[in-house]
Amino acid sequence: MKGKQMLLDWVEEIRALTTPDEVHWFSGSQEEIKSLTDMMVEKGIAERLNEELYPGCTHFRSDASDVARVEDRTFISSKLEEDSGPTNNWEDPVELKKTLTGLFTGSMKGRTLYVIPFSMGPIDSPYSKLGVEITDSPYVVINMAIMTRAGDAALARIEAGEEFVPCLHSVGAPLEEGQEDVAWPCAPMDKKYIAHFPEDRAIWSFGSGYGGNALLGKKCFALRIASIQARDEGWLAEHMLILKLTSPEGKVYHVTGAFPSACGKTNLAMLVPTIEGWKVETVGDDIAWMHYGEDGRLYAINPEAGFFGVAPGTSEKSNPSAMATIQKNTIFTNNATNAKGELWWEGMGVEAPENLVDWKGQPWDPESGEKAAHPNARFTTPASQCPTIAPDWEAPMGVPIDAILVGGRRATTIPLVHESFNWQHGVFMGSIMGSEVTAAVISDKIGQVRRDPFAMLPFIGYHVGDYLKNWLSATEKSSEDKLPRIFYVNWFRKNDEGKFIWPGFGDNSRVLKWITERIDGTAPARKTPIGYVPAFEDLDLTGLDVDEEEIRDILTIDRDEWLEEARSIREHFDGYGEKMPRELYDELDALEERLSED
Ligand code: O2Y
Ligand code: MN
Repeated sequence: MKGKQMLLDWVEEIRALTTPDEVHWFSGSQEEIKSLTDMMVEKGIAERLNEELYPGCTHFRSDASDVARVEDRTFISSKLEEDSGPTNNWEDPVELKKTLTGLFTGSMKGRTLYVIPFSMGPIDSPYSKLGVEITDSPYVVINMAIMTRAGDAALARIEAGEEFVPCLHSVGAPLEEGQEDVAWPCAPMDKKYIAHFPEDRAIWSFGSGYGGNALLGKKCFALRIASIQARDEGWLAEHMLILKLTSPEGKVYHVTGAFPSACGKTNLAMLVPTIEGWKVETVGDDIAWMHYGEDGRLYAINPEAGFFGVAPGTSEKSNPSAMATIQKNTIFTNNATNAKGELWWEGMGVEAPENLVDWKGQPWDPESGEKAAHPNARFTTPASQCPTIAPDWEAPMGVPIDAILVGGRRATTIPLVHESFNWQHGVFMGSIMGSEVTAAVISDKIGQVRRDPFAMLPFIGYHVGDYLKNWLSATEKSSEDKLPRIFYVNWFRKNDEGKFIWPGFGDNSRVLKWITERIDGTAPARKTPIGYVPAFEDLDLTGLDVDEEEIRDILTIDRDEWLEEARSIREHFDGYGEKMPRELYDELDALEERLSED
């Protein structure tokens, strides 16, 4: 859709379909955010936190059935099923629109329809894209105000004739005359739909008010729809952090990183280096849009304006920058609070305050064994408040990328770090990455590797084989010497006692240092069958108390383990069918050959 008239027509069409009591255009002003928040506090939907401890912060509790992204209810509804590929749920778009039109009919009765114009990316960036979310959730409005550039500035660009992605959202809980509302309205699971229509560049989300299901600028637009736009327009929309690294000599490097969930991505984006003189600054913690510059280099922008981070496990030790960021103007969801307006979650690194009410709204007994906060409890916080935010995080043309990290959570086999031989081999690394299934996911596959190409498995808006082809095509758009170097990292190797060998967190800066030295051509590395690996002596481990033998171990390639890995990779590739690029099979064949050589 494009321009003012189309926007007005679409809003009117949705108003007539969903029959809200009122229509409210969100301007983005602070007064408006405050008045929406006050309204929710008055209605008992939200609680204000202690103003001295957490100025301008609120807390929400969701319905117990609406706590995370729902992948089973997420659809890529392309005209042809083969275009959505083996990694997505597909439904015929005509049928799905019919079903959803039925569900949206009258779905906003008794509620207000909010129109949120927004920009993904800095408002003055040529790489930004516009969207308009229609929602009946005021919680979504105030979250979108943090996570995107929402309001009049985005509207002005649309009114000037620019394209926008229509993002339709309803919590799916109309109110009958006189019916009392609940704090967190939503629809039952079988009525939830997170639907993407690639050919229309449109998103229709029904029945959930939570996170990625409802804040449609994030996963739905900036990854699923944007990945399709990126394929068609020749760029990359990726599930990656972006960080800026400065050496003691003042040399600057920019790094993006793709990691599946539970690998410490936000922590890495805000890392505090343990090595003297190095500095890490944050450009983004979740999504990177990367374009080829005129000089052939890849430039990344962070399309988001905030962080929607997992609260449990975030502490002064794991992420002091995130802790500083969330002290004000932050929305918390599904944590534990008390009548004093204190806030707590598991892994906060401080003792739990007294008389907590858990995320379900029940008095919490610390002895009960129950979690006070939901494991997917969140904070929504402005990126501008982050003490490590890079001064150029909103640079309209983005930042030039020197290295791309891929990685997962693997207890064995994958070394601490290895560098690809070239771009194609790097894309192969991205295509095979993944994590071992842990008890955190309900599955009968605990211990098995769940492969997650470039951490994009739930977010590729089209066929995974075509997605990998878009990565491979970088060498046609640029050249090996200009493209970022690709490194596979694994912070999660364990010893025989099941303990992590690498200390992680701030000490990951030691690996980043080796990576910058590889970029500069100053660090040696051993050529192994899987890529370039540092020797123990090549890493700066000054002041680190580690077992030398164990570190040597996580820098060693075990051929038998890797032959088994190669077998599992082939199974993974075969599962993606005929569209899997030949070049990646070539890489796999070459890997097996190198592993079999003396
Ligand atoms: O549960 C949700 O809806 C959020 S999922 C999420 C949030 C922030 C960053 N990344 C993710 C993810 O699933 O990758
Ligand atoms: Mn993510």
